[in-house]
Amino acid sequence: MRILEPDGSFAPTPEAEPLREIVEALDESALEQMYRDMAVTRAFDQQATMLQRQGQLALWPPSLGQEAAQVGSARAARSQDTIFPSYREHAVARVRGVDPVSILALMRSATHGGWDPTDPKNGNTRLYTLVLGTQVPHATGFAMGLNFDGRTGSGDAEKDEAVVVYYGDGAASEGDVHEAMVFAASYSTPELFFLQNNQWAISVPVATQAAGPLANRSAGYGIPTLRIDGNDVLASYAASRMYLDEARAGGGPRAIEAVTYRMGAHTTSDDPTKYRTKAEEESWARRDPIARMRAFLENRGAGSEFFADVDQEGEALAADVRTRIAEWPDPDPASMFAHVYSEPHALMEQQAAWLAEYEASFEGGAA
Ligand SMILES: Cc1ncc(C[n+]2csc(CCOP(=O)(O)OP(=O)(O)O)c2C)c(N)n1
Ligand SMILES: [Mg+2]
Repeated sequence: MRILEPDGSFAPTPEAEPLREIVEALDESALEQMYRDMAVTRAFDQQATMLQRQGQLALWPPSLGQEAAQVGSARAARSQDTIFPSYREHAVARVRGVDPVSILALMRSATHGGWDPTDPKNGNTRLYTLVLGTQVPHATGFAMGLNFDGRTGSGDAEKDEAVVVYYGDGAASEGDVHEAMVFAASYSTPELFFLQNNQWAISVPVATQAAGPLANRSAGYGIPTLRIDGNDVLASYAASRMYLDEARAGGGPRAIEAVTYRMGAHTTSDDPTKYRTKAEEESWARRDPIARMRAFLENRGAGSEFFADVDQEGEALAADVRTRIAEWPDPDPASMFAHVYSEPHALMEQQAAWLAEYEASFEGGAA
């Protein structure tokens, strides 16, 4: 399902026809906001990659190339919805209100979780998880809870809640994802499974993981599924909007396979030239999601002042996080024991005492 061609022309495929109304309801400012979200996140993401190279971060997983899949779905979610990201959803986190510097702090190993998911300013965004697939059963369990607690399915679109869970093509081979889908389908959860098929799980191509479209997997559990052009922000928005509204209204789980491409390295620890060709990278560069939306907006008359303003916002955000991450305080090492168990625990106390003694053995005490 596609709405925008790679050259930015508006040409909905037959599968997109039922979604026309959703797209046509978007005014100029909503369309421009989606471009802004994508371009500003890209500026942030590129800054983060450079910060890792400068030794300021331990690791960075770039979102480069996946901005349309992320922004469309994040803008489609309503404020009361809860988001379960993986570890590459920088555009999603930003759209939901998470301060991007918190993601840098996480990748600097200067915080355990990054942000407080219960703080309203973080838009019900749960924490990143680096253990593949683990967030998917968490999301389904949460969505089952919404059913049990009567927080969804009443028919009030402003109040009913839903869940969006993000995962990758590699994670789609994890048992967790399948188990979550079984429960979701059986318990009719208000949940959108949002798969970003970016073609690669580190160095393993998707063809090694699946003999057919990954969309067939969720469909096989009886979950209505759409396979969309993940580099088309309008396709991502419209499909997510429709499916989330259906899920919130009591229709049960829905799934989207967003076919996209990881234009950067898996993380800053990876060298993709070892396992994929220049030709492949170039063919996806021609389908860049940001260039596509820019061409669409230009055709509708967006002027150079708008694009200059977006560029400026991206540069300002990059400068801002660059300054703030350099000033980020090193955490107290003892804090690592604080949130392992919800209640005091003998093993944690023993380990904390050992660490305190070890730190004290250095001249001048702890660093
Ligand atoms: C349970 C588990 N197994 C293996 C890994 C190592 N690992 C980290 S990322 C990754 C590939 C994930 O690929 P995909 O799900 O497609 O997400 P992408 O990185 O492409 O966004 C692997 C194997 C892990 N983090 N967790
Ligand atoms: Mg992948």
